[in-house]
Amino acid sequence: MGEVKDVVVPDIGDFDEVDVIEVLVASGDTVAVEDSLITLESDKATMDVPTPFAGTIRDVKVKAGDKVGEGALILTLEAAEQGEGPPPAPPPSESVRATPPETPPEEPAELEPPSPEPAAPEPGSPPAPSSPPPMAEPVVDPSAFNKAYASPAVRRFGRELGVDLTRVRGTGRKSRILKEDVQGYIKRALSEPAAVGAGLPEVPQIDFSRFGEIERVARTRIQKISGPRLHASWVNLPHVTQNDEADITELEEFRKEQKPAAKEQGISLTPLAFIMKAVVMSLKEFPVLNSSLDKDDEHLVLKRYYHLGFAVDTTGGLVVPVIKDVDRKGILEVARELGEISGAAREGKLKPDQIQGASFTISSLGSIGGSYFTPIINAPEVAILGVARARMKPVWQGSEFVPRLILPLSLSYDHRVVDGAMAVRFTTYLARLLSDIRRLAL
Ligand code: CAO
Repeated sequence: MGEVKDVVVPDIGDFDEVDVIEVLVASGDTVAVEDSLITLESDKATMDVPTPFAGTIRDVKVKAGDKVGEGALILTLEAAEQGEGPPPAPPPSESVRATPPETPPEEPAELEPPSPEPAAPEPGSPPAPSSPPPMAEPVVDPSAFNKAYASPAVRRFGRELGVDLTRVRGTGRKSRILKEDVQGYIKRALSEPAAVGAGLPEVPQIDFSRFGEIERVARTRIQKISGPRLHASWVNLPHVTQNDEADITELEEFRKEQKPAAKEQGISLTPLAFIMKAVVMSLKEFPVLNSSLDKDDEHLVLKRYYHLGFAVDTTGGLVVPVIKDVDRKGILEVARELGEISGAAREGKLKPDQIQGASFTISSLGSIGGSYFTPIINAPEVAILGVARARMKPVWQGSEFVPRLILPLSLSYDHRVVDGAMAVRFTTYLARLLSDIRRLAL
């Protein structure tokens, strides 16, 4: 008869006491070294405690629901005789694991296959030790508490199916991952169409309620539509953003002079109307920026029309209506349409033809603030101009610094179509037009 040994709770890291949530063995079971005996649960994770000795379980001293700390007696075990090796596995029909009372069996108990006979040593090789050195302490990794919060059986189930459990949302008590959660995750993954970006590494799904109070708010219809479009552009188009700045001191003086007269006609004359006119002149100079890649990938479709999309911030989300034929309209006319169309966008009253046909888009955050940013191209367009708030800055003019009103410009472009030199030529040209109001009037 082998020596009777005590198996105790090992070092469990920072925890004084943790719950026993499963007892995986019963008296009379035979176990091999490293077989799991019980499962402990900390605040949000589980950890198995393996046996340091092979042998036959004598007396289990804990039950599910108990609280235990380091050193608590888990069970006594009659150790296998030295040299006896790990006990042979019982036939598959014979379960060696006690089913925890409140958990229905999720799958047949899994048994370690008996160790194969050690191969005869090669002549000349050092003699193998007669038996493995006895382990003084159970080997357990307290960091295992950080792993996915699921029972060992569910973890094994996930492992067999290749599911990364950290991505599965648990619906069990304290967000514990159940077998049904893993099945649901797989079903969803299989039923999802091969979306743009399929194959990209996924963002982990996190149960934020673990960290504090949360509120789930429904996304608006516009956000649900624009989100995938922005994502499609971001993952399909190689974006580069060219930042630049334009001195709009004189333009702003002129605009302020004209503003009251425009107001009398019911027009709000903002810098954006001037910027739109300058953009169209720049697009005429650099027609590639007013194009789209043909679907055969071998041609560029140059557009001989100048319809400018502009991003409007509405309570429902971002919409991009279009002002058609900006090249054929005067600044006041563009300003009037800007006001009318952005008003309609905010009231949700845009007509279908007001949101179609843009050849280039502008995203102006100038009325809000900010400086440089990376606007996402309104694909299949090949570039977008981001405009931020103009600010007074000291500018060196040969012999002294003078205060000038500087407008930050950020041009994002599809690098498959536009190269860096063309992009910076475009922004330089645009900045020159905005700096010299006479050119704009031409
Ligand atoms: N620098 C300094 N001031 C600016 C400016 C700039 N670049 N652009 C606008 N302003 C000023 C205007 O002159 C106006 O002030 P005054 O009445 O004193 O002249 C004030 O800001 C308000 O302008 P506005 O918002 O009424 O008009 P707009 O033509 O500048 O912009 C619109 C119209 C629809 C583009 C804007 O209202 C809007 O929705 N912007 C947000 C766009 C957005 O969300 N883009 C991000 C997309 S990516 O998520």
